[in-house]
Amino acid sequence: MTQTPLSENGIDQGYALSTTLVDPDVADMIAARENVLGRVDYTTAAADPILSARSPRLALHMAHGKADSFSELWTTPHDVTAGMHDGVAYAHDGEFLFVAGRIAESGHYATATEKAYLTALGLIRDLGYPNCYRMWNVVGAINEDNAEGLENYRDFCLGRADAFATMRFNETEIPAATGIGALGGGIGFYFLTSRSGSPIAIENPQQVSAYHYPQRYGPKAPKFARATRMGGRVYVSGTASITGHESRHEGDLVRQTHLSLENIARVIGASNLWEHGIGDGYFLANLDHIKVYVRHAEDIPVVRGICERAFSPAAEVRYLNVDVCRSDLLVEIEGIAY
Ligand code: 3HB
Repeated sequence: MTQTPLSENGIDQGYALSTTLVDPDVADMIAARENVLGRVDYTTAAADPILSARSPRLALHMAHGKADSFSELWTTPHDVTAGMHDGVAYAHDGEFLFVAGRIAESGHYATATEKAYLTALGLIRDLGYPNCYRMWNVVGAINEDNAEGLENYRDFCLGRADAFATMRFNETEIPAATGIGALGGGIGFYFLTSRSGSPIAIENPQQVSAYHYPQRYGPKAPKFARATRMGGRVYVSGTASITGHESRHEGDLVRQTHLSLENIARVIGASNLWEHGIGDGYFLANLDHIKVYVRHAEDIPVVRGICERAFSPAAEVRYLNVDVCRSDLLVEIEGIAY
């Protein structure tokens, strides 16, 4: 394995993690020969995070069968140190940290979410990797109500917001995120953080920042940035058919898909990045490691047709049939701009 040389202070900023979305058997082969910082199986049943072959592994219930199962791998040229802490699995390589956890299925998520987030966020600080640039959260029965009649997604947002407040995360430290439905298994989450990098949070001028959404979307606003710039890449959050703070094109799959793509194009485009002090600009064709979440299975072919015209034919794209955080949204898209 080629080792990227470390600078004098021992910190190497000249590399980024590699990622891939592959069939699980291909992931097994890659994992056998590379340094895995984290592995996430988008599969047919959820499981608590574990250490497998000395690196963290999390199973999310996001697939209906073998055909739509895949694995996401994060690999590094450096040796990895891994561990478990209060049910959270983690690994770090001197510059990057991967952390994964699960919140058991329950009629009330806020308290358990706050606790799990505080464990994970405390860990990233204690291990010296405080700069969180990407979070994924998959929420079972996301649009159903909890035991008190609050939608599970809003219940999750409450706990996350309280954890961020306790950790004194300010707006510029809010990472890019995904908050999406899962087919079961409570809430699974995983984060990527950095020791020395300074992620830049990016917003969309056509959208109200999610963390400023009004109360009608829930008691505590969803805490995520539209994207983050980190290590020469832009990590784009789950993006849907929203302008301002409102869902658009209710019931119209084609228009919702186009608006989701337009929102991404605007977020990663040169003029918006310039406003955020970033020199580069990207197009949809620069996106890779894309996940397209589609509420109704029968809609996937239409969404795929639109996406294939927008994305590079070389991009790794996975289509998932799961619910989206608002019940009027039919599609949501995330990816990484290179
Ligand atoms: C979130 O709550 O973290 C979130 C939700 C979305 C899209 C992106 C992030 O629907």
